[in-house]
Amino acid sequence: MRLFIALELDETVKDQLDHISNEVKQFTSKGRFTNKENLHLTIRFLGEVKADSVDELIKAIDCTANQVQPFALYLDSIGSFLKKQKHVISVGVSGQTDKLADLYKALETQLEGIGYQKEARPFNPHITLGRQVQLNGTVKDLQSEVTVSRTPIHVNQLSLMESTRVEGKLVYRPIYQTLFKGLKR
Ligand code: 2AM
Repeated sequence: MRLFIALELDETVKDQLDHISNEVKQFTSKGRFTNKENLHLTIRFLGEVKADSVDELIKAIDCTANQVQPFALYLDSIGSFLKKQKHVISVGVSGQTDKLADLYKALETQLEGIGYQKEARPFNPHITLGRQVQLNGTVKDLQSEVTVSRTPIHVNQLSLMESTRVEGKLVYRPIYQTLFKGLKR
């Protein structure tokens, strides 16, 4: 199973991101854009995992969520990095990013305990809108043309997500969701 751990986004946030994505498309000639229902913020990509490892992953996720209280992030600004001369376009977040970093660290500690090596790359939270994007202008043009309104993201749960294909279509589906400390489960 191809798995990752993520923050799922509510409909208001997905609507806003979909709106931004449609605006971004006006400044591109090509690209693979994320379907609205698949939009999420990845905390940790796990890759191919055996089905019998899911139980220990769930324990690690529960243990992490038990150490974290709800916090708020906001959609912030458009970001981009180049991958094989094409752009990956994303939206960054602001707000209680220190709490997000704490969540990431707590999760990494739990995952290390069950044999996952710590990630070499620093955590760079973002929501990917499009991959293999060809821009008509520069990233700066895009950033000045497309406004990201400061939409709140209420972060109160962690999800274990499976990346799968349903009738040929890429689908990210939660296989486990757990609320943070003090919230009714
Ligand atoms: P991204 O948005 O940073 O690209 C589901 O595939 C999620 O896992 C994606 O949102 C993607 O994050 C992340 N992901 C996929 N393949 C990855 C890889 N090889 N390394 C790190 N993250 C990956």
